[in-house]
Amino acid sequence: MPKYTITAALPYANGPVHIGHVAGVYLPADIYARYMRNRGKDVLFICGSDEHGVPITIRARKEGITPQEVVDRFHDLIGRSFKDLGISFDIYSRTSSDTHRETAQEFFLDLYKKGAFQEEETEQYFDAEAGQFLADRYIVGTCPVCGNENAYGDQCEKCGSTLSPMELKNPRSALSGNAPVLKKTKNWYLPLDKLQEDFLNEYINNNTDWKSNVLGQCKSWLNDGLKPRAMTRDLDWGVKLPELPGVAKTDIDGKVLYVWFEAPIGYISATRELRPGDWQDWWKGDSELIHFIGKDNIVFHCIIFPAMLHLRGEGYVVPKQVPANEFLNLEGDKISTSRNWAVWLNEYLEDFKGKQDELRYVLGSILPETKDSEFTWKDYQTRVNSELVAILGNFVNRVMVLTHKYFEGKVPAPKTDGKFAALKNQYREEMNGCAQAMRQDLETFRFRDALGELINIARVGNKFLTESEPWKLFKENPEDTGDALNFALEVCANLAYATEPFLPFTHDKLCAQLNLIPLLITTRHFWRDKKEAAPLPAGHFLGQPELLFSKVEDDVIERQLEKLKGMKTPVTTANVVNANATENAGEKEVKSEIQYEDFAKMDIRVATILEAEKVEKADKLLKLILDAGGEKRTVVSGIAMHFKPEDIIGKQVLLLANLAPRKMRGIESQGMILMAEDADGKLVFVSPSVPVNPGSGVS
Ligand code: B3M
Ligand code: ZN
Repeated sequence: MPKYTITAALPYANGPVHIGHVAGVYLPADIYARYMRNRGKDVLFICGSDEHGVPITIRARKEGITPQEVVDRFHDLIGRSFKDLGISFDIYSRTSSDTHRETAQEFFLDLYKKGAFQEEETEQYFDAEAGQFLADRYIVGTCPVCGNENAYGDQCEKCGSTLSPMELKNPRSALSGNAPVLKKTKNWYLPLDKLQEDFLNEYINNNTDWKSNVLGQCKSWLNDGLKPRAMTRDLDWGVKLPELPGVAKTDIDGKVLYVWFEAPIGYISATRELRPGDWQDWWKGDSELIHFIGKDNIVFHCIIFPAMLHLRGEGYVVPKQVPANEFLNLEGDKISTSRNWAVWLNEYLEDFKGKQDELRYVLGSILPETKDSEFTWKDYQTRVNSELVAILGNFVNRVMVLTHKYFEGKVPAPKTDGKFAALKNQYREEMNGCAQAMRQDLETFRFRDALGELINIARVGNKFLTESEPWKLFKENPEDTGDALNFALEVCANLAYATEPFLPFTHDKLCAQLNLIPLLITTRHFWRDKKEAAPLPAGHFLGQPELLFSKVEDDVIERQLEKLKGMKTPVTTANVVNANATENAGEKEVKSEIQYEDFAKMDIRVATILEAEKVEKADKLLKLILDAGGEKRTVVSGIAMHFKPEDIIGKQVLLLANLAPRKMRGIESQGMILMAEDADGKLVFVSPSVPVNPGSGVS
């Protein structure tokens, strides 16, 4: 029987995890792992903290503590939160463990001995004062694309461009502030260009059953042509380079394995830790490797790690499936750790004790499976109240209460040819159809749809109750009431089994209420045999009815929204204009000199406001429709506190037309209106002095 090694991306232990991580990776991975276990498959569900990488050293420096102290703190916090949410890892390990160091070093050494690496001497930025080479993140400079002066050596957070340190203008070291110097160093590269020809093209092309968002990204990497990538780095926090035969010690000292080389090996180390005796069976031979990750990790799991495993050989399997998700947004804005715009899992669990399944349900319903999706507190409230409470919880409760009322909590006997025979058949078929669809969805990683089918089963139950009205018959025909409730209880039992992967806490409660413990094998029966679960035996004693869910009141939601508002405000067009100003309120901004080319990149045009309206539930935002010269643009602008919609229609304004579009409150804003703001915060439009044709350029 094949083994299934299911992994979930190792979270960086430099901060808590948020709902975006949960929806992107951990919830779908957990649903899948539970589903596979229920089907009787041999599963290991592996995760742990990724404790290396530069962000951790940056955090440590900021807080004046050691990197180890940072990761100890977050490893515990993250591990606890996952457990509390019911994420059923078989192990939650960590990459600072000895087992991991040994496993990763051995892996590297083995590839080295196989001649897999190219040794290269390059010039890297070095901070002479700090006496160390600078990781990309430790180099700050001006973005060549947008002119942001605080772009990092690997990325500009303002315009999102991927950069390399050499592209930055006026580079400076984040350690000392000095301009870094170039210094020679030796590193070991994975020749991905060659591996593309030898292995990766074919590997990716053969994975025709991968999700299209994943395949699309892989193919685009391959189309661009892969380049060799360094697998060692001049850093001191990480897995130290092992001694390499024929390499001078001075060339090894001060170097660690690239975090993206060793972190995926963390999955192997964790397996080894958990199953010292037979860990190899989970990685070699008849084993399927399935990685749950977010979209920013695709290249590492679909290209680099498979290449490493391929080079290693020795029977190691390569990933069979990588069902990566897109991103989850929060209340109209991207989730951002650095801007503190997030719902942190540990805080949710604190604020909503005992409501793990509510979060699992809401996130499960909006998983960003094929495109980015959005979490809002209002939607959380609606989904809990109108789906969990009103449909699932309510159905089960009605059936439980009725059975206690009429049959003293004992499962009544069914009738073979009673008046409900046809109705029961019809609804049993519907229910089994939902269950069948649910299994199909789970097989193909469509967890949102699968969860939808769970609620559909409860809907079937509600419809049956409404049509059969068993409470009306009891006086004249108690057997008919019993017959109807017997079927309703069968639906409840199916719900108990079906909830296990999605809502494990609810599953436990349902098992207790229906007293399924003595009959428990049926949970596996439901999943394993792809058949409906057997009805509950007549005469079986039920437990006590208890509400599964309770209504989320408005004040709870308001409190969460307040809490979010108290965190850093999301970027709106108005504060983009003044992004730096709001950072250092009261200070006058001094911007550095730019070149004409920097200015010329901006497409600034005159536009006429055609329509303006308030954005629902966003005090500060107006939605504007602009005539931008032969095309209409929608722009969301944070000016609602300053202007009434009706007062600005017909006004001519300046539009930055080539600003990357972004979604605010679900509306795509296609540009930004330029505003002038005085010291008191008064905003005015910048307009041409006399009317001109919309679309006229500004230069
Ligand atoms: N530590 C998580 C991230 O990119 C990263 C995953 C490693 S999986 C081997 O958010
Ligand atoms: Zn930039």
